[in-house]
Amino acid sequence: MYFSKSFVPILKNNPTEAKIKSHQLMLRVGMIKQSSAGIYSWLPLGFKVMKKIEQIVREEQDRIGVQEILMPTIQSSEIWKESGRYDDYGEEMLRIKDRQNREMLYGPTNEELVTEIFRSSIKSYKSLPQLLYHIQWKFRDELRPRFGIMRCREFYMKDAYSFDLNDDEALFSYNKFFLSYLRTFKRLNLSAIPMAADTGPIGGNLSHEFIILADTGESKIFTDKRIFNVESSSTLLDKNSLNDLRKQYEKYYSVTDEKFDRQEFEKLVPEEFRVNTKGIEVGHIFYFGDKYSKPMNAAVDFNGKKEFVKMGSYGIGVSRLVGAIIEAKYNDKDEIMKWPLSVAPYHCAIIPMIKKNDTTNIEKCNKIFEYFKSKNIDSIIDDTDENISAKIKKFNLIGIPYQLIIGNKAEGDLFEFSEVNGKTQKLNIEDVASQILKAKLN
Ligand code: 5CA
Repeated sequence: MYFSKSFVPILKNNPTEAKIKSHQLMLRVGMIKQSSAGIYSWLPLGFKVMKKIEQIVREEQDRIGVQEILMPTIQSSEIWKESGRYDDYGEEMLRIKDRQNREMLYGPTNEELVTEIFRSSIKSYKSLPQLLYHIQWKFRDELRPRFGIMRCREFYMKDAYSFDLNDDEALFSYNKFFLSYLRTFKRLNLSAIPMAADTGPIGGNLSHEFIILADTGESKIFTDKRIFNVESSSTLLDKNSLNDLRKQYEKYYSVTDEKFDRQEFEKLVPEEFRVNTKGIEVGHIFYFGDKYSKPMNAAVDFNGKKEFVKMGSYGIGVSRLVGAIIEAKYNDKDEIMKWPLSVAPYHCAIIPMIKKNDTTNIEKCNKIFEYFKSKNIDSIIDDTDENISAKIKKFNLIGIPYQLIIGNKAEGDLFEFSEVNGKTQKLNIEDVASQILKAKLN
Protein backbone atom coordinates (compact mmCIF):
# COMPACT_ATOMS: atom_id res chain seq x y z
CA MET A 1 0.00 0.00 0.00
CA TYR A 2 1.25 3.47 -0.94
CA PHE A 3 0.54 6.33 1.41
CA SER A 4 -0.36 8.58 -1.52
CA LYS A 5 -3.26 6.25 -2.37
CA SER A 6 -4.42 5.54 1.15
CA PHE A 7 -7.51 7.17 2.62
CA VAL A 8 -5.90 8.80 5.64
CA PRO A 9 -7.23 12.35 5.81
CA ILE A 10 -4.82 13.99 8.26
CA LEU A 11 -5.68 17.41 9.73
CA LYS A 12 -2.94 20.00 10.35
CA ASN A 13 -4.13 20.80 13.87
CA ASN A 14 -6.07 19.17 16.63
CA PRO A 15 -9.80 19.62 16.09
CA THR A 16 -11.12 22.05 18.68
CA GLU A 17 -14.35 20.16 19.34
CA ALA A 18 -12.45 17.20 20.83
CA LYS A 19 -11.72 17.39 24.54
CA ILE A 20 -9.63 14.27 25.18
CA LYS A 21 -6.54 13.01 23.39
CA SER A 22 -8.07 9.86 21.91
CA HIS A 23 -10.90 11.81 20.31
CA GLN A 24 -8.47 14.46 19.07
CA LEU A 25 -6.08 11.95 17.59
CA MET A 26 -8.74 9.78 15.98
CA LEU A 27 -10.18 12.80 14.18
CA ARG A 28 -6.78 14.30 13.45
CA VAL A 29 -5.33 11.26 11.70
CA GLY A 30 -8.63 10.36 10.06
CA MET A 31 -9.49 7.15 11.88
CA ILE A 32 -13.16 8.08 12.23
CA LYS A 33 -15.58 10.63 10.90
CA GLN A 34 -18.67 11.76 12.75
CA SER A 35 -21.86 11.27 10.77
CA SER A 36 -24.29 12.56 13.41
CA ALA A 37 -24.21 13.06 17.18
CA GLY A 38 -22.58 10.00 18.73
CA ILE A 39 -22.54 8.08 15.43
CA TYR A 40 -19.33 7.56 13.47
CA SER A 41 -18.00 6.10 10.26
CA TRP A 42 -14.80 4.13 10.65
CA LEU A 43 -12.16 5.05 8.06
CA PRO A 44 -9.40 2.62 6.99
CA LEU A 45 -6.87 3.38 9.73
CA GLY A 46 -9.41 3.22 12.56
CA PHE A 47 -11.19 0.24 11.09
CA LYS A 48 -7.94 -1.73 10.81
CA VAL A 49 -7.21 -1.18 14.50
CA MET A 50 -10.73 -2.11 15.54
CA LYS A 51 -10.68 -5.30 13.44
CA LYS A 52 -7.41 -6.37 15.04
CA ILE A 53 -8.85 -5.78 18.51
CA GLU A 54 -11.96 -7.71 17.52
CA GLN A 55 -9.85 -10.67 16.40
CA ILE A 56 -7.97 -10.83 19.71
CA VAL A 57 -11.26 -10.62 21.61
CA ARG A 58 -12.63 -13.43 19.42
CA GLU A 59 -9.60 -15.69 19.89
CA GLU A 60 -9.77 -15.34 23.66
CA GLN A 61 -13.50 -16.16 23.71
CA ASP A 62 -12.88 -19.23 21.55
CA ARG A 63 -10.03 -20.26 23.83
CA ILE A 64 -12.34 -20.71 26.85
CA GLY A 65 -14.87 -22.57 24.71
CA VAL A 66 -17.47 -19.89 23.96
CA GLN A 67 -19.32 -20.42 20.67
CA GLU A 68 -19.68 -17.54 18.25
CA ILE A 69 -23.09 -16.63 16.83
CA LEU A 70 -24.48 -13.50 15.22
CA MET A 71 -27.74 -11.98 16.35
CA PRO A 72 -29.42 -9.11 14.49
CA THR A 73 -29.20 -5.45 15.51
CA ILE A 74 -32.98 -5.01 15.22
CA GLN A 75 -35.10 -6.86 17.78
CA SER A 76 -38.80 -7.31 18.39
CA SER A 77 -40.29 -5.60 21.46
CA GLU A 78 -42.18 -8.81 22.36
CA ILE A 79 -39.29 -10.50 24.17
CA TRP A 80 -38.50 -7.30 26.08
CA LYS A 81 -42.10 -7.20 27.26
CA GLU A 82 -41.70 -10.80 28.48
CA SER A 83 -38.65 -9.96 30.56
CA GLY A 84 -40.25 -6.76 31.82
CA ARG A 85 -37.44 -4.53 30.56
CA TYR A 86 -39.33 -2.85 27.68
CA ASP A 87 -40.68 -0.12 29.91
CA ASP A 88 -37.80 -0.10 32.39
CA TYR A 89 -35.07 0.54 29.84
CA GLY A 90 -36.31 4.06 29.21
CA GLU A 91 -35.13 6.62 26.68
CA GLU A 92 -31.77 5.01 26.01
CA MET A 93 -33.58 2.46 23.87
CA LEU A 94 -34.14 3.45 20.26
CA ARG A 95 -37.69 2.33 19.43
CA ILE A 96 -38.79 1.87 15.83
CA LYS A 97 -42.05 0.87 14.13
CA ASP A 98 -42.06 -1.24 10.99
CA ARG A 99 -44.57 -0.89 8.14
CA GLN A 100 -46.99 -3.25 9.90
CA ASN A 101 -46.86 -0.93 12.87
CA ARG A 102 -45.01 -3.54 14.92
CA GLU A 103 -42.82 -2.23 17.72
CA MET A 104 -39.18 -2.98 17.06
CA LEU A 105 -36.00 -1.67 18.63
CA TYR A 106 -32.30 -1.34 17.90
CA GLY A 107 -30.66 -3.67 20.44
CA PRO A 108 -28.80 -1.97 23.30
CA THR A 109 -27.86 -5.44 24.65
CA ASN A 110 -29.06 -9.00 24.01
CA GLU A 111 -30.08 -10.85 27.19
CA GLU A 112 -33.65 -11.31 25.94
CA LEU A 113 -32.82 -12.32 22.39
CA VAL A 114 -30.22 -14.87 23.41
CA THR A 115 -32.56 -16.31 26.07
CA GLU A 116 -35.21 -16.72 23.38
CA ILE A 117 -32.70 -18.54 21.16
CA PHE A 118 -31.62 -20.76 24.05
CA ARG A 119 -35.10 -21.75 25.23
CA SER A 120 -36.27 -22.70 21.74
CA SER A 121 -33.67 -25.48 21.45
CA ILE A 122 -32.05 -26.50 24.72
CA LYS A 123 -34.25 -28.72 26.83
CA SER A 124 -31.94 -30.96 28.87
CA TYR A 125 -29.40 -30.20 31.56
CA LYS A 126 -27.05 -32.50 29.65
CA SER A 127 -26.54 -29.74 27.06
CA LEU A 128 -25.24 -27.35 29.74
CA PRO A 129 -23.25 -25.24 30.05
CA GLN A 130 -24.03 -23.24 26.95
CA LEU A 131 -21.69 -20.31 26.36
CA LEU A 132 -22.52 -18.09 23.40
CA TYR A 133 -21.12 -14.79 22.15
CA HIS A 134 -21.43 -12.38 19.30
CA ILE A 135 -19.70 -9.23 18.17
CA GLN A 136 -22.26 -6.78 16.90
CA TRP A 137 -23.23 -3.10 16.78
CA LYS A 138 -25.36 -1.80 19.63
CA PHE A 139 -27.34 1.39 19.97
CA ARG A 140 -27.94 3.35 23.16
CA ASP A 141 -29.45 6.77 22.88
CA GLU A 142 -27.06 8.27 25.41
CA LEU A 143 -28.21 11.59 26.87
CA ARG A 144 -24.74 13.09 26.43
CA PRO A 145 -22.66 11.22 23.88
CA ARG A 146 -19.09 12.48 24.25
CA PHE A 147 -15.40 11.83 23.86
CA GLY A 148 -15.87 10.47 20.33
CA ILE A 149 -16.23 6.71 20.22
CA MET A 150 -15.67 6.39 23.98
CA ARG A 151 -19.26 7.23 24.86
CA CYS A 152 -21.21 7.20 21.67
CA ARG A 153 -24.65 6.06 20.60
CA GLU A 154 -23.75 3.37 18.09
CA PHE A 155 -20.87 1.18 19.25
CA TYR A 156 -19.34 -2.22 18.60
CA MET A 157 -19.54 -4.69 21.46
CA LYS A 158 -18.64 -8.26 22.19
CA ASP A 159 -21.38 -9.68 24.37
CA ALA A 160 -21.40 -13.21 25.69
CA TYR A 161 -24.02 -15.13 27.66
CA SER A 162 -23.77 -18.20 29.86
CA PHE A 163 -26.47 -20.74 30.75
CA ASP A 164 -25.94 -23.19 33.60
CA LEU A 165 -27.88 -25.59 35.79
CA ASN A 166 -27.09 -24.09 39.19
CA ASP A 167 -25.22 -21.30 40.96
CA ASP A 168 -22.06 -23.31 41.40
CA GLU A 169 -21.74 -24.12 37.70
CA ALA A 170 -22.75 -20.57 36.76
CA LEU A 171 -19.96 -19.12 38.89
CA PHE A 172 -17.55 -21.45 37.13
CA SER A 173 -18.68 -19.89 33.83
CA TYR A 174 -18.37 -16.40 35.33
CA ASN A 175 -14.82 -17.14 36.40
CA LYS A 176 -13.88 -18.43 32.95
CA PHE A 177 -14.84 -15.06 31.54
CA PHE A 178 -12.96 -13.34 34.34
CA LEU A 179 -9.78 -15.13 33.22
CA SER A 180 -10.52 -14.62 29.55
CA TYR A 181 -10.84 -10.86 30.10
CA LEU A 182 -7.50 -10.66 31.89
CA ARG A 183 -5.90 -12.50 28.97
CA THR A 184 -7.62 -10.35 26.36
CA PHE A 185 -6.55 -7.03 27.87
CA LYS A 186 -3.02 -8.30 28.40
CA ARG A 187 -2.73 -9.13 24.70
CA LEU A 188 -3.85 -5.58 23.99
CA ASN A 189 -0.97 -4.40 26.16
CA LEU A 190 -3.35 -2.90 28.69
CA SER A 191 -3.45 -3.34 32.39
CA ALA A 192 -7.16 -3.59 33.13
CA ILE A 193 -8.10 -4.05 36.78
CA PRO A 194 -11.23 -5.99 37.77
CA MET A 195 -13.35 -4.00 40.21
CA ALA A 196 -16.55 -4.87 42.01
CA ALA A 197 -19.28 -2.89 40.28
CA ASP A 198 -22.94 -2.01 40.22
CA THR A 199 -25.21 -3.91 37.84
CA GLY A 200 -27.49 -1.10 36.59
CA PRO A 201 -30.15 -2.03 34.02
CA ILE A 202 -28.63 -5.48 33.36
CA GLY A 203 -29.36 -6.64 36.92
CA GLY A 204 -28.00 -9.25 39.31
CA ASN A 205 -25.84 -9.08 42.39
CA LEU A 206 -22.34 -10.06 41.24
CA SER A 207 -20.48 -7.92 38.78
CA HIS A 208 -16.98 -6.73 37.86
CA GLU A 209 -15.92 -3.89 35.67
CA PHE A 210 -12.51 -4.09 33.98
CA ILE A 211 -10.96 -0.66 34.25
CA ILE A 212 -7.92 0.98 32.68
CA LEU A 213 -6.52 3.80 34.74
CA ALA A 214 -6.72 7.12 32.89
CA ASP A 215 -7.33 10.70 34.02
CA THR A 216 -9.86 11.16 31.25
CA GLY A 217 -11.89 8.10 32.27
CA GLU A 218 -15.50 8.49 33.32
CA SER A 219 -15.44 5.85 36.06
CA LYS A 220 -14.40 6.88 39.56
CA ILE A 221 -12.60 4.11 41.37
CA PHE A 222 -11.36 3.37 44.86
CA THR A 223 -8.72 0.74 45.13
CA ASP A 224 -5.83 -0.79 46.98
CA LYS A 225 -2.80 -0.28 44.79
CA ARG A 226 -1.42 -3.73 45.62
CA ILE A 227 -4.02 -5.07 43.19
CA PHE A 228 -1.90 -3.70 40.30
CA ASN A 229 0.74 -6.33 41.04
CA VAL A 230 -1.46 -9.41 41.01
CA GLU A 231 -0.05 -11.86 38.47
CA SER A 232 -2.55 -14.00 36.60
CA SER A 233 -0.72 -15.61 33.73
CA SER A 234 -0.78 -19.37 34.20
CA THR A 235 -4.29 -20.19 35.31
CA LEU A 236 -5.90 -23.46 34.34
CA LEU A 237 -9.54 -23.80 33.34
CA ASP A 238 -10.69 -25.78 36.38
CA LYS A 239 -13.00 -24.64 39.15
CA ASN A 240 -10.38 -24.39 41.88
CA SER A 241 -7.75 -22.53 39.89
CA LEU A 242 -10.31 -20.06 38.64
CA ASN A 243 -11.72 -19.53 42.13
CA ASP A 244 -8.22 -18.88 43.39
CA LEU A 245 -7.60 -16.43 40.60
CA ARG A 246 -10.63 -14.32 41.47
CA LYS A 247 -9.76 -14.51 45.16
CA GLN A 248 -6.29 -13.11 44.44
CA TYR A 249 -7.93 -9.97 43.11
CA GLU A 250 -10.79 -9.86 45.59
CA LYS A 251 -8.28 -9.90 48.44
CA TYR A 252 -7.83 -6.19 47.73
CA TYR A 253 -10.56 -3.61 48.11
CA SER A 254 -11.31 -2.35 44.64
CA VAL A 255 -14.64 -0.83 43.65
CA THR A 256 -16.31 1.70 41.37
CA ASP A 257 -17.94 4.69 43.05
CA GLU A 258 -21.49 3.23 43.12
CA LYS A 259 -20.13 0.51 45.42
CA PHE A 260 -17.92 2.78 47.47
CA ASP A 261 -18.14 2.77 51.25
CA ARG A 262 -15.64 5.09 52.91
CA GLN A 263 -15.66 3.31 56.27
CA GLU A 264 -14.93 -0.03 54.68
CA PHE A 265 -12.24 1.48 52.44
CA GLU A 266 -10.43 3.03 55.38
CA LYS A 267 -10.78 -0.09 57.47
CA LEU A 268 -9.51 -2.50 54.81
CA VAL A 269 -6.84 -0.48 53.01
CA PRO A 270 -3.80 0.89 54.86
CA GLU A 271 -3.39 4.57 54.10
CA GLU A 272 -0.26 4.20 51.98
CA PHE A 273 -2.05 1.85 49.57
CA ARG A 274 -5.24 3.87 49.08
CA VAL A 275 -5.89 5.05 45.53
CA ASN A 276 -8.83 7.20 44.51
CA THR A 277 -8.63 7.85 40.78
CA LYS A 278 -10.36 7.60 37.42
CA GLY A 279 -10.51 4.97 34.75
CA ILE A 280 -12.10 3.75 31.55
CA GLU A 281 -14.48 0.79 31.69
CA VAL A 282 -13.49 -1.54 28.85
CA GLY A 283 -15.34 -4.63 30.01
CA HIS A 284 -18.16 -5.54 32.34
CA ILE A 285 -19.34 -8.97 33.52
CA PHE A 286 -22.56 -9.81 35.34
CA TYR A 287 -24.12 -12.74 37.15
CA PHE A 288 -27.90 -12.48 37.48
CA GLY A 289 -29.16 -16.04 38.05
CA ASP A 290 -32.73 -16.45 36.81
CA LYS A 291 -33.56 -12.77 36.28
CA TYR A 292 -34.35 -13.43 32.60
CA SER A 293 -34.82 -17.20 32.48
CA LYS A 294 -37.73 -17.16 34.95
CA PRO A 295 -40.01 -14.55 33.32
CA MET A 296 -39.03 -15.88 29.88
CA ASN A 297 -39.46 -19.51 30.88
CA ALA A 298 -35.99 -20.75 29.86
CA ALA A 299 -35.70 -24.02 31.74
CA VAL A 300 -34.16 -27.47 31.38
CA ASP A 301 -35.26 -30.85 32.52
CA PHE A 302 -33.15 -32.14 35.42
CA ASN A 303 -34.17 -35.69 36.31
CA GLY A 304 -37.83 -34.90 35.74
CA LYS A 305 -37.66 -31.54 37.49
CA LYS A 306 -37.94 -28.18 35.74
CA GLU A 307 -35.00 -25.90 36.51
CA PHE A 308 -34.75 -22.31 35.32
CA VAL A 309 -31.25 -21.84 33.97
CA LYS A 310 -28.80 -19.54 35.74
CA MET A 311 -27.39 -16.87 33.49
CA GLY A 312 -24.60 -14.34 33.26
CA SER A 313 -23.58 -11.82 30.60
CA TYR A 314 -20.17 -10.52 29.66
CA GLY A 315 -19.41 -7.41 27.61
CA ILE A 316 -16.32 -5.87 26.04
CA GLY A 317 -16.42 -2.47 24.38
CA VAL A 318 -14.56 -3.35 21.18
CA SER A 319 -14.90 0.11 19.60
CA ARG A 320 -14.29 1.88 22.92
CA LEU A 321 -11.02 -0.04 23.24
CA VAL A 322 -9.57 1.82 20.25
CA GLY A 323 -9.88 5.06 22.20
CA ALA A 324 -8.88 3.47 25.50
CA ILE A 325 -5.61 2.20 24.02
CA ILE A 326 -4.81 5.71 22.79
CA GLU A 327 -5.59 7.17 26.22
CA ALA A 328 -3.20 4.64 27.74
CA LYS A 329 -0.39 4.90 25.16
CA TYR A 330 -0.35 8.48 23.89
CA ASN A 331 2.51 10.70 24.91
CA ASP A 332 1.07 14.20 25.24
CA LYS A 333 4.31 16.10 25.45
CA ASP A 334 5.88 15.06 22.17
CA GLU A 335 2.65 14.23 20.36
CA ILE A 336 3.84 10.68 19.87
CA MET A 337 1.59 7.65 19.67
CA LYS A 338 2.70 4.03 19.63
CA TRP A 339 0.16 1.32 18.96
CA PRO A 340 0.84 -2.05 20.59
CA LEU A 341 2.08 -4.31 17.78
CA SER A 342 -0.90 -6.61 18.30
CA VAL A 343 -3.30 -3.93 17.00
CA ALA A 344 -1.14 -1.44 15.08
CA PRO A 345 -2.73 -0.44 11.74
CA TYR A 346 0.70 -1.03 10.19
CA HIS A 347 3.71 -2.49 11.94
CA CYS A 348 6.28 -0.58 9.92
CA ALA A 349 6.37 2.54 7.74
CA ILE A 350 8.81 2.27 4.82
CA ILE A 351 10.03 5.78 4.10
CA PRO A 352 12.04 6.32 0.91
CA MET A 353 14.05 9.41 0.05
CA ILE A 354 12.55 10.39 -3.25
CA LYS A 355 14.74 11.90 -5.94
CA LYS A 356 13.31 13.40 -9.11
CA ASN A 357 13.30 11.02 -12.09
CA ASP A 358 14.84 8.26 -10.04
CA THR A 359 12.67 5.35 -8.95
CA THR A 360 15.45 3.20 -7.45
CA ASN A 361 14.35 3.80 -3.85
CA ILE A 362 10.67 3.15 -4.60
CA GLU A 363 11.64 -0.13 -6.27
CA LYS A 364 13.63 -1.09 -3.19
CA CYS A 365 10.58 -0.27 -1.08
CA ASN A 366 8.35 -2.47 -3.24
CA LYS A 367 10.67 -5.43 -2.69
CA ILE A 368 10.82 -4.84 1.06
CA PHE A 369 7.05 -4.50 1.17
CA GLU A 370 6.62 -7.90 -0.50
CA TYR A 371 9.21 -9.47 1.76
CA PHE A 372 7.46 -8.08 4.86
CA LYS A 373 4.15 -9.36 3.54
CA SER A 374 5.58 -12.86 3.25
CA LYS A 375 6.49 -12.60 6.95
CA ASN A 376 3.07 -11.28 8.03
CA ILE A 377 4.44 -7.82 8.72
CA ASP A 378 1.98 -5.08 7.69
CA SER A 379 3.74 -2.12 6.16
CA ILE A 380 3.00 1.01 4.18
CA ILE A 381 5.28 2.82 1.74
CA ASP A 382 5.29 6.59 2.06
CA ASP A 383 5.67 7.68 -1.56
CA THR A 384 4.44 11.25 -0.96
CA ASP A 385 6.50 14.37 -1.71
CA GLU A 386 6.93 15.38 1.93
CA ASN A 387 10.45 15.59 3.29
CA ILE A 388 11.77 12.86 5.55
CA SER A 389 11.37 14.73 8.81
CA ALA A 390 7.75 15.59 8.00
CA LYS A 391 7.13 11.94 7.23
CA ILE A 392 8.69 10.78 10.48
CA LYS A 393 6.61 13.30 12.40
CA LYS A 394 3.49 12.06 10.66
CA PHE A 395 4.14 8.40 11.54
CA ASN A 396 4.97 9.38 15.12
CA LEU A 397 1.55 10.98 15.26
CA ILE A 398 -0.26 8.04 13.67
CA GLY A 399 1.60 5.68 15.96
CA ILE A 400 3.15 3.20 13.52
CA PRO A 401 5.58 1.40 15.86
CA TYR A 402 8.54 1.05 13.44
CA GLN A 403 10.05 3.20 10.71
CA LEU A 404 12.51 2.14 8.05
CA ILE A 405 14.32 4.77 6.00
CA ILE A 406 15.38 3.90 2.48
CA GLY A 407 17.65 6.75 1.62
CA ASN A 408 21.03 8.11 0.70
CA LYS A 409 22.55 7.00 3.97
CA ALA A 410 21.75 3.37 3.23
CA GLU A 411 25.06 1.53 3.16
CA GLY A 412 24.93 -1.50 0.90
CA ASP A 413 22.10 -3.58 2.26
CA LEU A 414 21.91 -1.78 5.63
CA PHE A 415 19.03 0.61 6.32
CA GLU A 416 18.17 3.03 9.11
CA PHE A 417 15.58 1.35 11.28
CA SER A 418 14.00 2.81 14.38
CA GLU A 419 11.24 2.20 16.82
CA VAL A 420 8.97 5.15 17.57
CA ASN A 421 10.68 7.06 20.34
CA GLY A 422 13.66 4.70 20.22
CA LYS A 423 17.23 4.53 18.94
CA THR A 424 18.13 4.24 15.26
CA GLN A 425 19.99 1.12 14.16
CA LYS A 426 21.55 0.14 10.84
CA LEU A 427 20.26 -3.26 9.88
CA ASN A 428 19.67 -5.48 6.90
CA ILE A 429 16.11 -6.40 5.98
CA GLU A 430 16.22 -9.89 7.47
CA ASP A 431 17.29 -8.48 10.82
CA VAL A 432 14.61 -5.80 10.65
CA ALA A 433 11.98 -8.45 10.05
CA SER A 434 13.21 -10.68 12.82
CA GLN A 435 13.24 -7.77 15.29
CA ILE A 436 9.64 -6.91 14.43
CA LEU A 437 8.55 -10.54 14.58
CA LYS A 438 10.24 -11.02 17.92
CA ALA A 439 8.48 -7.96 19.32
CA LYS A 440 5.16 -9.21 17.94
CA LEU A 441 5.48 -12.34 20.05
CA ASN A 442 5.83 -10.41 23.31
N1 5CA B 1 -25.16 -7.09 28.43
C1 5CA B 1 -24.09 -6.59 29.24
C2 5CA B 1 -22.89 -7.45 29.13
S1 5CA B 1 -22.76 -8.21 27.60
C3 5CA B 1 -23.79 -5.14 28.87
O1 5CA B 1 -24.40 -4.59 27.99
N2 5CA B 1 -22.83 -4.56 29.58
S2 5CA B 1 -22.41 -3.02 29.51
O2 5CA B 1 -23.55 -2.17 29.49
O3 5CA B 1 -21.53 -2.80 30.60
O4 5CA B 1 -21.63 -2.81 28.19
C4 5CA B 1 -20.47 -3.57 27.90
C5 5CA B 1 -19.32 -2.69 27.46
O5 5CA B 1 -19.69 -1.93 26.31
C6 5CA B 1 -18.89 -1.66 28.48
O6 5CA B 1 -18.00 -2.21 29.42
C7 5CA B 1 -18.23 -0.60 27.61
O7 5CA B 1 -16.88 -0.96 27.38
C8 5CA B 1 -19.00 -0.69 26.32
N3 5CA B 1 -19.98 0.42 26.20
C9 5CA B 1 -21.13 0.57 26.90
N4 5CA B 1 -21.76 1.70 26.56
C10 5CA B 1 -20.99 2.30 25.60
C11 5CA B 1 -21.10 3.51 24.83
N5 5CA B 1 -22.15 4.33 24.97
N6 5CA B 1 -20.13 3.80 23.94
C12 5CA B 1 -19.07 2.97 23.78
N7 5CA B 1 -18.92 1.82 24.47
C13 5CA B 1 -19.86 1.48 25.37
